[in-house]
Amino acid sequence: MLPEFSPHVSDLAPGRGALRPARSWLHSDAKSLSLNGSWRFRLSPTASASEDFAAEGFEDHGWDSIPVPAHWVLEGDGAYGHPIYTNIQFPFPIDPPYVPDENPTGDYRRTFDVPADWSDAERVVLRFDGVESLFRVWVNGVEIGGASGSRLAHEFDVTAAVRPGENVVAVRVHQWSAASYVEDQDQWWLPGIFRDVTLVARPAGGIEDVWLRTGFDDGRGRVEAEIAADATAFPVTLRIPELGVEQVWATPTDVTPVDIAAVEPWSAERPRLYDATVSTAAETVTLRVGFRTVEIRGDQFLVNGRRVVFHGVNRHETHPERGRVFDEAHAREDLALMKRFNVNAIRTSHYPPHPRLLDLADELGFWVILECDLETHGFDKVGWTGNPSDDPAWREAYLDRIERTVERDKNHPSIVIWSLGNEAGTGSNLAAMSAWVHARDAERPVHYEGDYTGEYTDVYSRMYASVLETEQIGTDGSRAPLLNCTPAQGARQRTRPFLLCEYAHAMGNGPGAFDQYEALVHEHPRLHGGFVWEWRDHGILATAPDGTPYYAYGGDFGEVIHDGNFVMDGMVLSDGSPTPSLYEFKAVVAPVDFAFDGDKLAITNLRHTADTSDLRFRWRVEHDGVPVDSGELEVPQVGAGDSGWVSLPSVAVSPDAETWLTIDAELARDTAWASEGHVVATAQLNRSVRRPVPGVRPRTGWRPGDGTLTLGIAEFVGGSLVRLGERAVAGPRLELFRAPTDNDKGAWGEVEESDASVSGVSNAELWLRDGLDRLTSRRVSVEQTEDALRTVDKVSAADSGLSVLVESVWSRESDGEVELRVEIQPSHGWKTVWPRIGVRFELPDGTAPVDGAEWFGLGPLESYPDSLRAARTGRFAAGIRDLSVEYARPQETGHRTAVRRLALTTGDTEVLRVEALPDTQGRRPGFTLSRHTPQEIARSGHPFELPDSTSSCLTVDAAQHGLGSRACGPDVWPAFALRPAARTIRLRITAPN
Ligand code: IPT
Repeated sequence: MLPEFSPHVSDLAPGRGALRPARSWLHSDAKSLSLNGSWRFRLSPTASASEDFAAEGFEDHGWDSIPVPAHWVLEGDGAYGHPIYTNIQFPFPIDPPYVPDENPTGDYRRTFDVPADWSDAERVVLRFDGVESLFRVWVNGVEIGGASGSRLAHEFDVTAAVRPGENVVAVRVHQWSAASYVEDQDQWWLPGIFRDVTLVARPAGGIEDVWLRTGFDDGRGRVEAEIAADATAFPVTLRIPELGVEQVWATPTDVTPVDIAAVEPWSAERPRLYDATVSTAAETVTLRVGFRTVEIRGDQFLVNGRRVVFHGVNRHETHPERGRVFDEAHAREDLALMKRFNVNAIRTSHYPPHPRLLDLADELGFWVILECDLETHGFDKVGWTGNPSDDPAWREAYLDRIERTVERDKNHPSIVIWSLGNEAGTGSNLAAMSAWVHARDAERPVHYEGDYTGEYTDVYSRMYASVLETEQIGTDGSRAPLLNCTPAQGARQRTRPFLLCEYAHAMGNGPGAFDQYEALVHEHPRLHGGFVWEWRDHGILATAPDGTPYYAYGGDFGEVIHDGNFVMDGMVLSDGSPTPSLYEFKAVVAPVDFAFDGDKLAITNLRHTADTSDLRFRWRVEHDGVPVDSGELEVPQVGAGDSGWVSLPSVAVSPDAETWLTIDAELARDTAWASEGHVVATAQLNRSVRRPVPGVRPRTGWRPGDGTLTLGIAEFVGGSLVRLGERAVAGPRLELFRAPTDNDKGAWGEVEESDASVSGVSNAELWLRDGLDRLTSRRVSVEQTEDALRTVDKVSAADSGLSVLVESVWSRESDGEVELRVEIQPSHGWKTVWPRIGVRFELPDGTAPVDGAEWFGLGPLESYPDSLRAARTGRFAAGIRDLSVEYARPQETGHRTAVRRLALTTGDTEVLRVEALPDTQGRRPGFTLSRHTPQEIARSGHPFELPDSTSSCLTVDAAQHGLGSRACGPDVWPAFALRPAARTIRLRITAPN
């Protein structure tokens, strides 16, 4: 009997001895005992250490202790090895189903007492909610079984092995197994018992499983119950007190549907739940039911008869200290943060999360795509040869995975789509999984992105499709080819609802173009939105050699192969702070849209179900960012999908300042995820009168000079600025370089949409090739007059014939004010896009270093040409550190667009005041204030590698290149790509004392 219970690491069978069918993760009053806590632990370097540790009397006093749940590589300060990060690559040879002999193996032991009052239990079950990757279990020396399927639950019947009083449980966990070939998700490899272990008493006459399938139709609700219980357990009673439901089913064949005349539907916006119980004499199970009906009608995905638009995120389980160990408070805060940023959907990439997460999703309100634990991406390397997805030998393992996935979570109203997995190629085992779901749950569609031609799935799904391609998918009658489809297959796919299961790769600074994707959703009803890749960075809290804490990524643990910082691609940093991209997302997907028309405002409610009764609308008027008036708009309630018109308040327009009207939609009441007053959507209307821009006064009397002179507050030596007021200042110096973003470093995809890029070569590489990071200059001329200085510099890089001529004209305008006009003129022959066209000033350390900025322009956060929707016009202030975002890998950050006035500050004192004049096309420069130069930032792999600095560096950019998504997706859209061009920057500078 024993050999049958000894799954070998290369065994394809998903489990031996694990109970089937899998069942729901239920809240029951049956007795249970958590086996979480401190276990004895021993780590061996191979899978072949002696099994005598499993014996009852084994002496484990010399062993260490480890907490359960935990990943052993995150415990013991490195004593148990380290995490490994790979994206697609297998961190072991591609030799399926074998894994190397070097296979870290953790042995766990603990004792537990079976409580005396469990004597009435008919069965005792031992449940593991998650163990990575393959484990075996013994109770009191008797081998019980084993299983793989890291993010899936497994239960074992241990009735015969347990006894009253003290018992011993032993578990052996192998880091690598055959299962590792089908768990090749883009994340850290984190072995161990990382979810709960529970001993459950199953009462005689209890409820093995229950499924309350609900429906909603025109105000009416329906519950169809499926009860798994012995016939002797009956009668079974369903109670939903709030709805007056008390339904007694006398026998299994009696279990008929319950119709309820009036219920409120469940939706992600109004997650209405009703408490329910299902009980027998022996056991009561508590559920929270939500009434909703999921349906595909033609090419529309509907819930309760209305089209759903996913403003979703891909969510991994990740915590900077605990890895994939679930922390409910952390998860709840994560989900509340999503709600505050207008996220309405979650794809559980790429495995089922801890089961409690779905309770939270039901309660807070999200449309969920629940994904099975399956990915075989590394087979791509070998042309998908031997891919388990198409090999009958793996069929049972695949079916076991999907069964465990669906059964565990089937009761949740938030789950509206099942997903078979991610990036597992294609093949008949996936088709078999889909057939299993269809047979088991006909009410929820099946998703799998890799089914490009739609052979076995119900929705058309793609990842990282470009804006153009997405548009073509949504366009009726379009014959544009679809990925991997013949024209006929493409036509079939166009008959289905479409979603982007991944788009907008949020790695580092970026992505751009959220708004372009969102616009398509409103134009083409077949397009149902998508899921940003991804919600959160997976950084692991570590300590630099100098003691500085930092968030580690691939390579930081000395991995043999790894994928660097590709695991840091969230809209939320590892420490939980939202990046500017999340604000951009929030603005773009806001549930309320404002359109100004003369003195009227149209308010459109873009939501699925909810009207606007939870919102109030506030307005304010600002003159050059200074509030002058405010109030509340009387807005009639607007139903989902409807628009309402209101009159705008009368706005006092200033003759000599910019006048802006701002409208905020904010929560009128506290919710579970935000307080009253939380702003949901914002719009601005520019009511400024046109004011002429002072022209450039022609000057005569230029004569060659030595360039050593003083013009008001500006002091020059040899034609170069040395001082402004009391401050040492160097510059302006042409700056064309930015520390490449992860998207700048990406070489993804075809580039026909952005003709300045080169296929397969990143823009960052082209910039380095052209020497944009190492420009040198030669002074061509210095001329001066009584109150002006003019220099011409030729700027170019070593071994390059390309150059830029920079003419700088300084002039004294009035007492204490100087104007600087810089003309930037590229030579013929530049081919690539440029990161920026700017000038840089350096303010070296003084007694009181510049440590902040106040400005009137766009803010408060950084913005770029294709990520401007979260930015609004106003007055803002920030400390110099807060002007930069601490991306896991330092890169371009901090650009504030369209600045009108800027003051550099020390403490709260203004040091320099800069007014930026628009050019003849009305374009205004942006600014960046940082402790570091782009070159310093580009050289650093982590924030702690940036040199200490108290000097500051002000860059004023006539323009910046967009962000795009090319780390994994399309490049910057042509309209936002910065091509070499002649530009003018005009600044007026004063130095208050
Ligand atoms: C895609 C993966 O599905 C996802 O897990 C993640 O790795 C993402 O890329 C990038 O971060 S697959 C990619 C080849 C499109």
